[in-house]
Amino acid sequence: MKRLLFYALLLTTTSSRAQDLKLNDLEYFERQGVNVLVFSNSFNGGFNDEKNSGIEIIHHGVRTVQGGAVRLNNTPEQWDLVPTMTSRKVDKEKGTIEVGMRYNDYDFDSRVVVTAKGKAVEIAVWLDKPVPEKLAGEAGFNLEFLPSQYWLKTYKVDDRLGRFPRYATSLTTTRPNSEKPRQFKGFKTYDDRGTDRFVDPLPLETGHSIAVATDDPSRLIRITSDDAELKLFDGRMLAQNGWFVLRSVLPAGKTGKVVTWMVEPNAIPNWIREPNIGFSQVGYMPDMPKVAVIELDKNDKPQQSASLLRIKDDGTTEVAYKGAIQSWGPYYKYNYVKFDFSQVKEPGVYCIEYSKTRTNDFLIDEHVYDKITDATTDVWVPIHMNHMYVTEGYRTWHGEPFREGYLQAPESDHFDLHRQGASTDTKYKPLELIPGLNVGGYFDAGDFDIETSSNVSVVQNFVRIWELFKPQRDETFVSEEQRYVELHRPDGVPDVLQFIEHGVLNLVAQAEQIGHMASTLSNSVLDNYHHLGDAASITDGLHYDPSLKPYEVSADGKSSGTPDDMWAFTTRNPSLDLQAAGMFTSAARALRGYNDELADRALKQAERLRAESGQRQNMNNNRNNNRNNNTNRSIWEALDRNVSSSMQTALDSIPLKDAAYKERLRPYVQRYAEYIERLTIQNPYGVPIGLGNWAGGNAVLSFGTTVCIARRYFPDIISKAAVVRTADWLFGCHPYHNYSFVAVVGAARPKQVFYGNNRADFSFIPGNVAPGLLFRRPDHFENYDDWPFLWGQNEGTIAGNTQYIIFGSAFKEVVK
Ligand SMILES: [Ca+2]
Ligand SMILES: [Ca+2]
Ligand SMILES: [Ca+2]
Repeated sequence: MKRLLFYALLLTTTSSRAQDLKLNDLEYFERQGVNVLVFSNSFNGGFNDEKNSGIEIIHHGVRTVQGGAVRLNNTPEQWDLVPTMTSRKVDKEKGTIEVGMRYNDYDFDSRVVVTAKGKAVEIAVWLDKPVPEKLAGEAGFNLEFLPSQYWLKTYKVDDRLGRFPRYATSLTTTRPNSEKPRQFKGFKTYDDRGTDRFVDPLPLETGHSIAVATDDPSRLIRITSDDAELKLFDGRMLAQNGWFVLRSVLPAGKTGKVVTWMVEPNAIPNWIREPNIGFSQVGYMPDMPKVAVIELDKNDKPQQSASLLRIKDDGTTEVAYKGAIQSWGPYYKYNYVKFDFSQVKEPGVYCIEYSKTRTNDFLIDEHVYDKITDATTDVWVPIHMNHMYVTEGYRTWHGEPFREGYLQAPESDHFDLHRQGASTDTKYKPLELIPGLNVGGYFDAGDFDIETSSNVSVVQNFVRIWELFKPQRDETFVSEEQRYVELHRPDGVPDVLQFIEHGVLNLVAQAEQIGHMASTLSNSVLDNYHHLGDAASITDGLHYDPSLKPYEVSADGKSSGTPDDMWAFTTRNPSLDLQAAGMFTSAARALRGYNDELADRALKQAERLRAESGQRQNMNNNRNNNRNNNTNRSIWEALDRNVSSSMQTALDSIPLKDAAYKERLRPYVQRYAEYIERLTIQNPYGVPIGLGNWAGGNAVLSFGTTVCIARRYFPDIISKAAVVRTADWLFGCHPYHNYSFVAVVGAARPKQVFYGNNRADFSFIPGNVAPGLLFRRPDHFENYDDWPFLWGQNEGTIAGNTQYIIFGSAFKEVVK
């Protein structure tokens, strides 16, 4: 008996030990269903707190916790200071990761040591010197929880029960600005309305132990601390993109191990992630290749076969095809198999069944791709027209923004990666009104500035669309005179011409008024840069008059003392001027016969900018002879150097050149086809997958466009299979989930949330294209569809979305 009991005990301890957290070869703590990452991703200076860094937990496949670090605020915002990682030591023997953190602004160093202890990790904060006096009571160890995965779930703090609120409604206090830790570069995220006080959230709960999501085993985490108080905050009180924050303030005057937490994420026994069956939500044309890519947990055993089910007109289903599963192999953390059902060609409604997973339905039909660009051209683009009132049916998307115009930016740094140098390079004095700039142009992305180079790309993209496809579609009423746009109201003019005109109006005004291209027309204060709401309410529409008191309005009602006017950043950039000159020339070509006066103005500026930039380049060349040789390099040399990056330019010249040119290009297209095939070995999806801090949507779109145009000219070299890969990827055949990345496009399951300017409503602007899969080191791809606020995965840009219109148009044409 005794012996038996002993063996039984031994068995349970070994099997429970087998489920302990282990530090793996990729340098994170792992057990089935739980990954604890310790600064695999560090905070980066570009946009400060991107909610992507520090200690992170990937819990049953979803990154629900991040931001674990010493922070200076109860609920840090994007522009609050982040620590620089000064060291990261991984000790596999001891099972620890130790990270050094530093705040240069305060000469403040700390260390965090994370150690696996059974099913938990111990997180300990160490100080070699006490917290600086300025930060006493402010510096603390924070850990952040994704609101959309925790709201409405229960928590227990010591013995008290609570529920994570769906919306931010907890208590706050105000404190003197002098007590607020400095924000990034001294900017302020808030307008204190003259009170000189900032808002500080108060905790929802305080105690020594907390269990979060006690009602959901997949999200349950237990955290205890004997030496520190745990406080739970709601970061959404200050910023809609805030997370729930658990925090322990570091004690003043102490050194050594100052805060210790035990963190135990629950793991569902033998958890295996449900297969992610990637396929095109838009559907498939009968004669095109149809390949689903199925993403499997590494502990999942691949099936032998999968089925395509046909949904009949009476609502019942039948097996239309059963086929073998082909193994592709591992790619980062998952294993991939493919299911090819190309031989099913009969039009109908279908779904895929693999193991116990059945997808939503999709169409096989000749016309599935017909409408893929309509939401982007008819809805997304017109909504992003700046300096216009934009309406749709009963709804106003925004009023006319920035009526007071733009001021000359003084020498300054900027929060959106711009700078204004010491010289304005213009005839205007700092903060003087530059007349005539509040016309035309497009909002950049999820924000409302006019990024000049993006706007140049927009015009170039529309000119390309016009010249390649001549779309006559007219679903938008545009009156520049009335500054009025109405969606779904034809006005007799092809929309693309009006889109070109609208872009050129702003860019030509820049060239005429400033003398050259501005780098950006953007917000002057951070507290209106993060604006979420009607673009017309970002500024007060009144000219800024510094002789008035802040918030005071002049007797004539035309100016105010509120320094909210937008600025024009005017440091001259010769290469931007040259880029604009090229754009003006091609825009004039497209506008000729529609708006001759604007075409003439554009041409005039093109010639002037080119001449002036030539003079500058000659001056530069004298200083540095090598500098501009690149621009003269022939297309053949460029193709020899890198066939994939130069192919698009080479193809674009075909209509302008003779047959010999096309024949000389042929072997390069063959090499390009080999590059396309190599991609299918590099990853299971066969498209170029980006690993940067902004997911690689633009690279995929540009790849897809090049492939389509290459097939247009060389159908014997570029295969149909290569052509459909980008569309499949965009519309649902990709890692993480199988939703279409294009808002409202993808019959049954487009993504639901995007980082558009309506993101605070957890919504989308139809036709937006998400950048897609954000890579988190060392092995995780992610695209949240319940949390819109990470721009790297969910923002659409004006340049990217117009690029999508090119891709979609080229794709529709080539598959016909
Ligand atoms: Ca911007
Ligand atoms: Ca129109
Ligand atoms: Ca104003």
